[in-house]
Amino acid sequence: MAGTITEKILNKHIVEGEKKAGAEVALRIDNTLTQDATGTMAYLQFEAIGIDRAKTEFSVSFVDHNTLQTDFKNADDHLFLQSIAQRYGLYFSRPGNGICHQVFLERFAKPGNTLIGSDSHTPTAGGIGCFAMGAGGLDIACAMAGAPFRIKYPKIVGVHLTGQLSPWVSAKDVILEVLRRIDVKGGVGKVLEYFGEGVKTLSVTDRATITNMGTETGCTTSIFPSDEVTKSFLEKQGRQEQWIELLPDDNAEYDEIIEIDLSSLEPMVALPHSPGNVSTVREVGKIKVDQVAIGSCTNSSLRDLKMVANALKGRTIASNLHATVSPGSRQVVEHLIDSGEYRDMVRAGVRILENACGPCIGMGSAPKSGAVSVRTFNRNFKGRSGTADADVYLVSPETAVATAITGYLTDPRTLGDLPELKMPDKFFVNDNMILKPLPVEEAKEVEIIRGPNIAPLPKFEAIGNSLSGKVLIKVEDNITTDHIMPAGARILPLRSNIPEISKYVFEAIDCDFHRKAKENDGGFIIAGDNYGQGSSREHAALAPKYLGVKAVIVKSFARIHLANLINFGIVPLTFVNPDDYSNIDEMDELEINIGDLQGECVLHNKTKGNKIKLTHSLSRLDAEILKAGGKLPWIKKSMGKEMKNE
Ligand code: MIC
Ligand code: SF4
Repeated sequence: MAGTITEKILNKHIVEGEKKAGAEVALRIDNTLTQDATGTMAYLQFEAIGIDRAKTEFSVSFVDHNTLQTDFKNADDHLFLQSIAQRYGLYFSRPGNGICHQVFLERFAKPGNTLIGSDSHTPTAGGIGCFAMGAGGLDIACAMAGAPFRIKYPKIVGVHLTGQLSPWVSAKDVILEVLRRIDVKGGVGKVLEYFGEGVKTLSVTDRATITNMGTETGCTTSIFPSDEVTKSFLEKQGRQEQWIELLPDDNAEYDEIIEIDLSSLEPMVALPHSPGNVSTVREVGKIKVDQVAIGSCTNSSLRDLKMVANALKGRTIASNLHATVSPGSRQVVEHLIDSGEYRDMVRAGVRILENACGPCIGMGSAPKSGAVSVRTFNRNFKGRSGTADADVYLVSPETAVATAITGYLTDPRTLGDLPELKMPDKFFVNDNMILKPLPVEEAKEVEIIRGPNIAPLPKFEAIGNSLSGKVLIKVEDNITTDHIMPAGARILPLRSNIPEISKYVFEAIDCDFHRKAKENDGGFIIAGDNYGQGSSREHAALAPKYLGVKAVIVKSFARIHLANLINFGIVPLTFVNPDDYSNIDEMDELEINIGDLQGECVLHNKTKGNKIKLTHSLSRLDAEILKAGGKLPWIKKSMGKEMKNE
């Protein structure tokens, strides 16, 4: 049978379900990754499941988000994570080693494997031909316990690349072009699979930039072939034995095709406040800029930072702005130091930050009030930078560095000749900041370190047949998990403490939400399309659940958030007729008879005296999980039966 790469990998990993777009399939998961901000909760849940050692081929725990240690909280979390990794047989990438996705790509990712990670940008590993998806922490915990991971069998979109990128145009411009065409929900239920002659002109890290930011289309994942370019990358990383060839068959059939001629692309920019709000840098024109921030899991590879360093060589950044660079990994830094390019950036006046997420998630370097910040990152949601009224523009490293030099949003093609980048023949491989899994007997002796920042998991009850209460908030389309459960240096350190973090739910939209939820004994959330887009943070479900939210009623959901709601026993419902959205207001009193959650149900708006039909996309299993009060009580009950994963 003619096969796409997606089909080839899925065929090898499906343990249950029908291969039909939209049908639920269960996948065997080879690897997992977590980062610290979602990892603490994931591992608390793994402990609660009660398995003695991770059952995956390998699992890796990273520390890269909560690195601003302004008090004991983040440091407590790091030690907890290190001890958990040693206790349960995981790799542990120590703080300072780099951003999870960059380090995973360099040192761990394998073509043909399945990976889930408690971070929405896990598809970065798709750049090497790994089928990698973002998921909630509880799903990672379950996969480590040996359970399969369930997804809706995706539609496979072939992105046909032809031609070759012009000077000063790079991989970021490719994914911005994809976003320009399909926007932030155009990928829902789909895999974006890249193929065609243009593929071989892109390096593995270029490909990873594209698969990384594919997340912003809402897709299940993005993937590239594993070819000679992949082989050479793995050789340079000293991992040549892990290469397998993975190409689509000549007559592979895709559900849809997107045509992109790389030669026709020019520098692109996503305007505030959505990654899908894309235009060309040329059309947007000269905008005065206050901050340039380079890095993040999208654009912090050696190639990207070499570009920046070489363009800055002998120059000084413009006096009206400040510029930061956060390298993706220690490997990248070591090369930049060795080649002298690190010095070129320092001399130009760049502020070089830690190898971590940093400004991307508001962990320091927030811009001035009302700032224009030009970033190589993947998200520009309002307030995410840490400054509520800042305008964030997303661009390539080329455009960012040109902007840092001139002080205005600048088309990099005006800088003259493209600097020649000399990539190393071999990467410096130094895994001394990665702790290996301990042998079984030694691991059993490890004591888990729990500082006062690690609060116990909240417990939730089973759900009855009828839900009643008030509408606590009504929001519009494209509400992100950053709106629901904000991040940033102030709130992120509370990720291991649900009672504390729940005080900040919806803070930026309605700072009274927490009080309203408490006073009304919980209630409902009403929203428009694509509710919960963005991050995989399960806290955006867990904290509302803790506040008593019973159901979320929307026009449509984003994939990972929908799964997180089910995992924590919040009923996700959609309007049969989207116009009914306007027949409900904040503080209306509702009653919904959900029965056993098979098929449609009716919402009675007691305040308005009307009835509204609701539906859902829940499988029989999802309904069972919900009724049990969430996946943790469910999985503990059904262990044995569900733990097989083969
Ligand atoms: C993000 O980019 O929003 C994050 C922070 O990496 C999140 C994970 C989190 O909220 O901890 C993500 O993308 O999943
Ligand atoms: Fe970190 Fe930003 Fe990447 Fe999220 S998007 S993993 S915060 S660098």
